[in-house]
Amino acid sequence: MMKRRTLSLLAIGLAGSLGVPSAMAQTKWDLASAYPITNFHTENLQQFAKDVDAATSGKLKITVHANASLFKANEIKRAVQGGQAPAGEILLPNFENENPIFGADGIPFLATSYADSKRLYDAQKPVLEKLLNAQGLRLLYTVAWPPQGIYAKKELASVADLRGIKWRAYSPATAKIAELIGAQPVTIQAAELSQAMATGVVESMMTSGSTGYDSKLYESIKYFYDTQAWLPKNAVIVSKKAFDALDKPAQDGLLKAAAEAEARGWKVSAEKNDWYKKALTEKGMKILPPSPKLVADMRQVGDIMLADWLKKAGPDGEAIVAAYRKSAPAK
Ligand code: PCA
Repeated sequence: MMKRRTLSLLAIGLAGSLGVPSAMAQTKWDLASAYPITNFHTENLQQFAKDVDAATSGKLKITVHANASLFKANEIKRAVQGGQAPAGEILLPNFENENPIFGADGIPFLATSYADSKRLYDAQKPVLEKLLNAQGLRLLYTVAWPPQGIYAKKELASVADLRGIKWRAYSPATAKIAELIGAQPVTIQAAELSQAMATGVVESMMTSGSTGYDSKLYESIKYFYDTQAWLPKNAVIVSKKAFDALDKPAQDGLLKAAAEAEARGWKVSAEKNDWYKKALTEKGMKILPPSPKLVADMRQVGDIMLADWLKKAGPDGEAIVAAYRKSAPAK
């Protein structure tokens, strides 16, 4: 009897030291997200959850809670840090006041195409990962929103036409734009945007064709100026504690599905950008290129914001912009 127990203990010890995985019980994660269920980010998250299920043989089940049903957009990061939710999807530039590094992809005209935004991400990623790690978080993947343009009720010749207008902001940077152009900012996250439009507290804003379509902006706004000013990113994060509690095969399955979700998400974002603009046109909106004057005005806003950001972000910020510029393909 005694002997057998010793043997089995020895076997367990051996299995452990040889790295033989112990059978992991099923783990369930709630993932908090802030955008509508039909949004392409959310659809990508659902596919990610399915892929994780398959890659972990059903050991890790992720339930996606869309449309800010679990936590409001700005609360998701803290909820994951505090352990109220194991995982979540956040809009990085929303957290620029916490650390400027989160706002690198919210600066107007720094990166305006998908290719440039991907290069900016490559430059930002090591710093971003380090920052999240220090907060007890782990980055799983990011996906860019389609390029940001200006929604307006009347035609715009220059930014002077936006002076005094009620401007919806979703981030510190979009509120800063309002300040620089003399508009009145009101911060409203996507989940509350339709309602805000219905009550008339918003006349203009910058966002993507995607959010314009989701929030039915065409019901009260006629013009979309396709400035392609920047492509902010959503990031899917998990608490390190939740990640570390998974066994190695489950961690590997999760990371593999995350890498696939990132590649798929960036591709779908670009494809849907065209689809959204077509859909908005069909709903009666005019999608217009901005006039040279409007572009020049907005670029000036971008220059001020980049200079401010570089001052705030210090050496890390400078390194990101330098690495980004250095990676530009030769013209
Ligand atoms: N849609 C989100 C963030 C950026 C975007 O395109 C929003 O407007 O809240």
